[in-house]
Amino acid sequence: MKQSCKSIVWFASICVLVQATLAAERPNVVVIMADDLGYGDVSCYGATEITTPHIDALAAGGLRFTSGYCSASTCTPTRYSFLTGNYAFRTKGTGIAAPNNPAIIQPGTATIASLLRDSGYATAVIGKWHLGLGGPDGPDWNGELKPGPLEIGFDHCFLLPTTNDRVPQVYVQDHRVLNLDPADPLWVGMKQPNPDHPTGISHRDTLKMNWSHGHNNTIHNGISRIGFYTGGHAARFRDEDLADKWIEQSKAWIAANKSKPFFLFFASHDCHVPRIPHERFQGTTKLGYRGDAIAEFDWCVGEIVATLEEQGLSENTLVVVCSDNGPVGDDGYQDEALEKMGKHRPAGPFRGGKYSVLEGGTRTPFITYWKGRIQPGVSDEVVCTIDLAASISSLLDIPLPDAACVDSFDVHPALLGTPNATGREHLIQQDNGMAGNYGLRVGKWKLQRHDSKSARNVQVNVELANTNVPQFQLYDLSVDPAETNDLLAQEPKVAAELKDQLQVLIDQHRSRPVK
Ligand code: NG6
Ligand code: CA
Repeated sequence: MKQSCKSIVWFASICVLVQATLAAERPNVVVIMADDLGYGDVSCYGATEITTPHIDALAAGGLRFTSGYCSASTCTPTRYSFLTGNYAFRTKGTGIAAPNNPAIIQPGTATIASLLRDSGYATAVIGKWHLGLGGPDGPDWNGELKPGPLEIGFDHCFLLPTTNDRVPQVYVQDHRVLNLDPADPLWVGMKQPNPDHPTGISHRDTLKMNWSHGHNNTIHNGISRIGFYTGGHAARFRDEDLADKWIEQSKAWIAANKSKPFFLFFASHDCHVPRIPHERFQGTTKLGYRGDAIAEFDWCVGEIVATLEEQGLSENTLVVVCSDNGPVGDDGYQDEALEKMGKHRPAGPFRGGKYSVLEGGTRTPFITYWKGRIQPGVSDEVVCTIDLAASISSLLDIPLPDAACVDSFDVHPALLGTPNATGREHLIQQDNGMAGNYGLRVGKWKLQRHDSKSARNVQVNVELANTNVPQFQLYDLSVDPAETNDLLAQEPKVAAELKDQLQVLIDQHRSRPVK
């Protein structure tokens, strides 16, 4: 008896020691999120018409997930969910953010960044934000831009404030527009400021990239955008230079912060529209601008990995590569994405893409890499960007209050490829905002629920446009990844269970059980 007590004490002390050692390790965390990058857009996920050597190398040395997801099939809700660990459909105002959108995540909300910062991490977001800035009246472009990332856990930010097809084309560094000349104030709005203000409609023949739908307001760098702006000329950037800027800023920030553990959210704009990669990438793929932007993203991944290597940080850094939603061809500009698609299948074996709750909308490239720690391989476990908050907190031994990150699951053993580790048992997929379209993935099953009548009739994807989609559909993804054979009638029991489960997960306002 005494002996077994001793063994328990001994075992417990070893556990504490191991935990302390693991926690003491405190790896850096770098999340590299692409924009609109589909499952089939990179060669390690099966693309044959484009090669992505840097992403492939990362996957070869790390873990490539075949069931890695983002939460939503548009940007803002995925980013919201990634940072807060909460499903975006639970909160109003989490759909695609407008140019003058106020900050969507309120100060005081726990985020992956605040959890890490409060435990001593240096934290930064560099790249696309698209989660709003400023108080209820929206951003004060000429003053202090707060609240923003710095009020929800980041101690540094260097941002493209919305998406680059929305105005304005300026960088935000911490609380201010960078290089803004007070004598030339920046004005941003949704109404044409005066009848002479050139737009994509009045000056269409001058554009270097024509629009196809929307995107016909203020012109900057030969490209017309969503929304209008005037002033701030000294602060404006060239689309072609965005990726270089993100890399320059990231390299400098990593070098300056390497003495303490850090968390970097590297939010690329590739391959969102307008797809204007740097001149050195233009024409380098046969897929046109969309492919060239993917090549630029691949280069960025290589630069980040090389920087970690040069700084001697590779063995102490967890790198995650993911996307914010599935792919889209024509998203508002005539950039020949569709014309040059050829045999390329941007969503891989899946149907749907951006804006859709079919697998193509949210099942996206998802790779974890940690030199010397993650055994290279392929994992079929279900993981999602929304899980990074709980998973990384758990990995670092940071306690997660019940009220924080209520839809984020600790799947860190699966993310690290621990033998027999399992991913999520269930995952809700959504489209934009609160439109009421969901996917529920449970094991091999996928339930689609389309509440929004308008969404039922529109671009689930090109081939389904203008067809009537039934409200519920059920698919067995293990044999039908493309969701073509609806089993709702054949499998009434499974369908009923999944319908109930989805409703319960929605109604209980959280999906991670209370401890
Ligand atoms: C849509 C835009 C699209 C893209 C999307 C947001 C039009 C016609 N379409 O409203 O181009 O900007 O919003 O994309 O304006 S996301 O990846 O940031 O969610
Ligand atoms: Ca996106």
